[in-house]
Amino acid sequence: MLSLSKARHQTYELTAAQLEALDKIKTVIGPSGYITELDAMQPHVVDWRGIYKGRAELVVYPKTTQEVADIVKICARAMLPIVPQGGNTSMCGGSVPLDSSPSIVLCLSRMNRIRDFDKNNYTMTVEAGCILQKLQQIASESDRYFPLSLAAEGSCMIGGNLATNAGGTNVLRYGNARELVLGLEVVLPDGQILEGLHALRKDNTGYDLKHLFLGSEGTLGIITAAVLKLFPKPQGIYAAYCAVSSVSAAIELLNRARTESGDCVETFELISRLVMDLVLKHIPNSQDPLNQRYQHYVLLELVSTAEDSRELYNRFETILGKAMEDGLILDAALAQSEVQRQAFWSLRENATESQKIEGASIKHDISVPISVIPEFYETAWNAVLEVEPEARLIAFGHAGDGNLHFNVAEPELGKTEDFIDNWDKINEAVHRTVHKYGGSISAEHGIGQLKREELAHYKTETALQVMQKIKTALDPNSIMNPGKVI
Ligand code: FAD
Ligand code: 2HG
Ligand code: ZN
Repeated sequence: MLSLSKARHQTYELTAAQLEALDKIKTVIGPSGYITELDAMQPHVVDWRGIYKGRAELVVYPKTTQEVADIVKICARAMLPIVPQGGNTSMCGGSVPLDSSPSIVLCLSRMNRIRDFDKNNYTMTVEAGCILQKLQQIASESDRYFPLSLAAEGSCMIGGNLATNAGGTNVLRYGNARELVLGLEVVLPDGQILEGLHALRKDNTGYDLKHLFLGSEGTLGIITAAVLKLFPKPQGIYAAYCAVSSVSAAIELLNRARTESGDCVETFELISRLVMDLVLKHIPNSQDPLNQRYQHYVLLELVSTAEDSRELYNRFETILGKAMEDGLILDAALAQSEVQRQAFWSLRENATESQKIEGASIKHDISVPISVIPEFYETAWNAVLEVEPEARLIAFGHAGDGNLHFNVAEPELGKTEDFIDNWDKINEAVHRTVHKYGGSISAEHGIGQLKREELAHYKTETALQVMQKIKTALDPNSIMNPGKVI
């Protein structure tokens, strides 16, 4: 059972070698490169949701790959665990240390240089501590597009995005973080630097090692830099906020929008009424774009990279009109300005924040084949209601990728503790249904601490063995982010 607050403290002792290692790290990095005060370390040891509260001996902020390598070598010799950290926006407790054993947090925030920008090669080489939003801006200023986009983009860092193989709202068109990387530089658990900053779209020289580290959640090494793929900058982006008649209607709308737009769909986000209600309730200046209340909404966005993108706008109107005639869409608003488009996005992007303000919720970041979303939705929800008849469904997310955030909020008038007592049962109800439909219990957030035990139930024995062999081969003393993933 997972309690909402993990604030228990366990005692442990550091070995003499670990104590010596801490002193060596301080000498290597100098006084401005680390902190040890408990208050100052708080933001690094508590996760974004406030569920996991860990402890660290120190937080270190290296500025170069060589400094990272030097620190890792010291830790490796002393078997002192390291928790790599970016913006600490993990949704699964991956980025904070445990409270049951000693470790240091290695925060990449000071490694934030752009090492290279090659406009003609459509690439940029960036350090792990660059804030995602900054990278989007840099690309845009040079008439290029870096499509990775998520609500945490103002604080998450590219190293964290790659370490979690982040998804977000543009996966449908551009793929997830893994697909946006050409090369990677990694510090291995023994302190060696794996240099792989190739800016090549084709390179079949043996195993593609970068993919081991993408999505490994800091358990196999520390990503220090990456070569990212860029794309032509969209010239026209058109967004519609649509009330749909059902979840099946949403999926039919997705099919039609893809084929009838010439596959120009960039975003297809499903949003349930309760999500709208929570955002309108908790986020100042939010407004419902439609006049009536509906059960299900879709935020649909089409993009064109053509100079004259007006044609796509006209096609969009036709698609919406036809879908309305056929009863798929009940009402829709097509943004007439960038301000309006951003207002639509604000409803979607504040889903997580408003949920947090509302109270306890149990998150399920799941994926199933797109075609079975409607059936999954109904079956999973009925399974949850059997456990907690008063639970509230906060379903939203990247339906265009088969990825839903099928979150369950505590009953409006119930007791939080009673709800939390049912955490495992609610998880089981959703994940059992996910499994039945051939889905995944973690579509984009990763495993971290939150789903570590469950992973063992849903992954095959063979897959777990292969994962364990890789882990042992690279990190035999398990110093990289222990207690996470496997
Ligand atoms: P952190 O949280 O600091 O770390 C995440 C994991 O990566 C940890 O296991 C950590 O040890 C490891 N790590 C961090 N940096 C490195 C490195 N340089 N080398 C090796 N390992 C490293 N996620 C999505 O996929 N899609 C979404 O749409 C999305 N929306 C979000 C919205 C909100 C409001 C919030 C709070 C989170 C959201 N997330 C989403 C989850 C989270 O933002 C992403 O997982 C993000 O990619 C994490 O980046 P970070 O820099 O904060 O990494
Ligand atoms: C999003 O899509 C994030 O906004 C967060 O992945 C999802 O709050 C969540 O569960
Ligand atoms: Zn998401």
